[in-house]
Amino acid sequence: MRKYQFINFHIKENYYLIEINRPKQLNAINKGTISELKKCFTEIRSSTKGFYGVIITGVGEKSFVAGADIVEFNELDQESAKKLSENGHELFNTIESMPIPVIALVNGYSLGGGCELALSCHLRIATENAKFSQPEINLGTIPGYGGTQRLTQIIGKGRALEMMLTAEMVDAKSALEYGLVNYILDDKEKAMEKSVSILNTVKRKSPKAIANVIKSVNNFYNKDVNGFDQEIKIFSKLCNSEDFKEGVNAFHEKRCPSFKGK
Ligand code: DAK
Repeated sequence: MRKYQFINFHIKENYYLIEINRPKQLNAINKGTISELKKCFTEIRSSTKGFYGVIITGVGEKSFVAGADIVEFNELDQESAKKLSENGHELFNTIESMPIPVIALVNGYSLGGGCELALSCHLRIATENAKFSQPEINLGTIPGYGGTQRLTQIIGKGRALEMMLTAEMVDAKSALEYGLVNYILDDKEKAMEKSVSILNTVKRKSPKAIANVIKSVNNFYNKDVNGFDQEIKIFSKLCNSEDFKEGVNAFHEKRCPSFKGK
């Protein structure tokens, strides 16, 4: 385990596990947590060879992340709020564009900035006690870490507006109906098994193709590029890769492919 103050960073055999570790504050994310997560994801990004994903969760059973640390809001002025929001955006954009899948294991409360953190991940797996909310409106503000955009992308405008305007908590069952989570499992242990089993399936695929599926899907939401044009470019480029040749050969030879990520 690597040393951090607000997170636990575990390097497992084939994947990384990050735990937000502020249980006394229900894992609310303060500035320090954001800056440690940034460092951690930068480290992961530079070392993805042999690793097939990242699982991010909160310490304990009660809370994934109960939002941004409200205590820090006392000192905010326009300038520092802008900086805080930009820092959060940078982190969540980094997570969203990771070349390996990032799974949010949502155990309990996923509120405000916590819901936004989960939204920036590629998949969300919830425990039965998971609760999602964007309660910023109760504090007289709006989601400041990309929530107005990503929640709308993921669950659609009507439901996203309802969540942001009412600040009501959405339980795991409704979250599944909304498409906000991929699966609900009984408890954290089972949710961890499910997350690892998904990563074990991904592990057999081409690392090059994995990274490019994520990139290409993200292009759908990037207003500066045409996702269809980009797909043609990415698809043709991958045809030159060793992994593509290996995949096609393995099919003809009726064997499992052995991808090298080249
Ligand atoms: N920040 C700091 N401390 C928190 C916290 C939070 N978000 N959530 C809980 N805690 C602390 C509580 O103060 C309490 O501390 P002590 O009193 O024991 O010292 C401890 O965690 C346990 O909480 P409770 O005693 O309240 O536990 P309960 O089971 O009774 O209630 C709860 C659980 C999750 C329903 C309740 O704690 C709660 O309502 N928490 C606040 C949820 C919330 O409103 N979160 C903030 C969402 S808004 C922006 C950037 C970001 C954002 C906005 C703008 N800009 C840059 C402009 C993001 C905003 C948000 O995330």
